[in-house]
Amino acid sequence: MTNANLYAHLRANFPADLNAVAVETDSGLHYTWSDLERASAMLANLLVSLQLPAGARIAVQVEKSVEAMMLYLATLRAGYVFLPLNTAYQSAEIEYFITNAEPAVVVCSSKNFGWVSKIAFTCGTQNVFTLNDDRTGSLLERAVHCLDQHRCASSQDDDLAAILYTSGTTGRSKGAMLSHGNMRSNAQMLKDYWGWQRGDVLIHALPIFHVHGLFVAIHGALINGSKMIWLNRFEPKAVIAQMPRATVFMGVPTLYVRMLAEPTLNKAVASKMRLFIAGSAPLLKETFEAWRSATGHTILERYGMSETVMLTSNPYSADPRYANQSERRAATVGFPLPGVSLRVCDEDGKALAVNEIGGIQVKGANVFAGYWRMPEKTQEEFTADGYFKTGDVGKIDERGYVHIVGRSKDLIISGGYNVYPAEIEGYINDLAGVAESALVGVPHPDFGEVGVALVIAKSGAALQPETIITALKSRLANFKIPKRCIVVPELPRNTMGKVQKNLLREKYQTLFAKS
Ligand code: MLC
Ligand code: AMP
Repeated sequence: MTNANLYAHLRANFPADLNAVAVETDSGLHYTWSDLERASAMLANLLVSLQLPAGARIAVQVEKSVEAMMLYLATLRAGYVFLPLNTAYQSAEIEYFITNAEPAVVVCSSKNFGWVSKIAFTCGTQNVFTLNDDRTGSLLERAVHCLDQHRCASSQDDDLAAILYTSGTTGRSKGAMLSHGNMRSNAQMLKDYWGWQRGDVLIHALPIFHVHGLFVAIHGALINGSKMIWLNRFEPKAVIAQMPRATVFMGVPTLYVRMLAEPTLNKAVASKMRLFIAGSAPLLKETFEAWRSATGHTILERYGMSETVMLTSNPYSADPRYANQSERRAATVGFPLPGVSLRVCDEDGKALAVNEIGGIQVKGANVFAGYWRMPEKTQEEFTADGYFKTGDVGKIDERGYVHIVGRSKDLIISGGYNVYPAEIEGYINDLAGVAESALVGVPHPDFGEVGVALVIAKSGAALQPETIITALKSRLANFKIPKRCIVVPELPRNTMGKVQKNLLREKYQTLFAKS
């Protein structure tokens, strides 16, 4: 039987010439395919030498670097479970993830070692390493003594490969458990659907702690044996400057908005590019059209989730299942990808007809097994016939294109990062002098959507918005901080006493409108 391990599959697609360049960084470093293979072997051997139990979690909160990607590959090939964490998370957030996931290994930046290791050791983690974006840290110091050959662990399709925490609509974050089979099948299918070809070069400018940068982008390049031009941070000018040497780019809408503001963006600079892909948040029609007129390229928008990897995509070329539709249409997320079954249902679970709006449900080899140690939550999110309820609200039009029109989950997507109002409101409500709060998402020209906090003071308390923001900054990741805080005397409520967030969203719609 062939090995279902994702790394084994990626490795099988490396080019024959292992001395060719696999990754080129913005600081001028070149890594060959052989470097990826050997360095990830050394890291895998280091993990194995720690004699970790089967299924051990390797939690990683480090700045983006090629070595961090190698640690991901090493975790896969050693058969352990990768748990990436946003670098913006603060101590309370990290404490929750470590307590919940009980990782056997934690890897953090040297600058955070003091507080991260304290949390990790208190939670029973035995191994804490450091890894920095300049190739320093105890992880590499230890790995350098390990053998540079490693026999890839033998995995089954259902074996756990990664846990991605997604914030909960109520309460705490849930860890979505993705298997080797989920990710391998999705990566293989996208390779074909997006027409990856020989000679493709990917500009990688996304963070590598989420599905988009870690899975869709990295798997896409590796499974096609394609070189990556690796930027540790997104800088619009730097991405544009690399376009003449590349063919594929993936970004959240904010990245496209920021590049459109650059005078160096034009048709000539983008003429060698084959494909621009957008996702993780709604791409405005305005951005789609502005990109087409600035570069001559039509962005391909797709839709996915931590729980499912990629679900739908606008066509790269004609999709034979839909009367040869080859048009990439603005404000749609395209067709269900091959192997993904997608339906739109009403609240009773009845499948709806064309153009009727309801909850999007999905099924397929890409859909996760469930939430880490939350069997009840998992059961709630799946239907009796095995469909996962995405929490997104949408419709399928008469041509088969899926449209996302809203969300049943109370979620704000800001610059491609998810912010769950319930979490932020909990922190605000705990502050002295606060009686109650509501966080709503409003349109924003750069981040697409941002959070605005409406706060009611306790009787007699004098609340300052700046004090609330400062207090939140010490507790929460920066992207979760409301972009505006307004102290209000009351919140609109329905007859059941529930805050009417739709009215608040309407009221503050134009708070960040471009003047
Ligand atoms: C940064 N800030 C944000 C923010 N990013 N605020 C709201 N939303 C965000 N996304 C804060 C900073 O802390 C700072 O606050 C201020 O905003 C300005 O920061 P900046 O310097 O402009 O931000 P920058 O570092 O340039 O980051 C912006 C960004 C980044 C767009 C490059 O957010 C980013 O990389 N987003 C991509 C997210 C992503 O990969 N998502 C994929 C999820 S996977 P202050 O107060 O300090 O000034 C998924 C599934 C799927 O959804 O389908 O793909
Ligand atoms: P995450 O939990 O970070 O993986 O975010 C997944 C969510 O991002 C989805 O449930 C959608 O709400 C949203 N999303 C992803 N891609 C798109 C898209 N192209 N358009 C609109 N929303 C999207």
